[in-house]
Amino acid sequence: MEHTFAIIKPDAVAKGHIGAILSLMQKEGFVIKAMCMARLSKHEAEGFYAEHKERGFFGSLVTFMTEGPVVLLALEREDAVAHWRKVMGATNPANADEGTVRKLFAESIERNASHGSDSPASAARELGYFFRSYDLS
Ligand code: FUP
Repeated sequence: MEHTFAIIKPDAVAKGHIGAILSLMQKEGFVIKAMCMARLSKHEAEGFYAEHKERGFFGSLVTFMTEGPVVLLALEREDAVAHWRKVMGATNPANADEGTVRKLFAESIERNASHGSDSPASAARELGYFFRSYDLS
């Protein structure tokens, strides 16, 4: 079993899509191991997206991620990292496959409804970042 980290982002929370996204996760066989709703501080969002800090969209991304509450999730499934990214769809909803979270719910490449770790190493870092004593076993 593999673990991944997911976020239901402020746009999707504000539009009332938490239930639909959780339902999709469970239909796809993910087990929810930890979950909490939170409003990220600027410091937390900057730290989470630190790898993008030199990118032109960084400031705008941090503003978006802190504009309202998010849902933070630890998910478990076989091949969890790759499978959650498949279920989310492409970063830009214009390129996302039918039926994916981003095709169904995202507004734009920035306001794109959900996050998923891009590798098992990122998942370990991100799970530890938000769920301090998360057990990956
Ligand atoms: P993803 O792994 O699909 O979340 O995408 P990236 O790691 O490439 O980007 C992280 C976040 O930065 C995206 F979810 C949205 C934001 N972003 C932009 O706002 N503009 C861009 O051109 C690229 C990414």
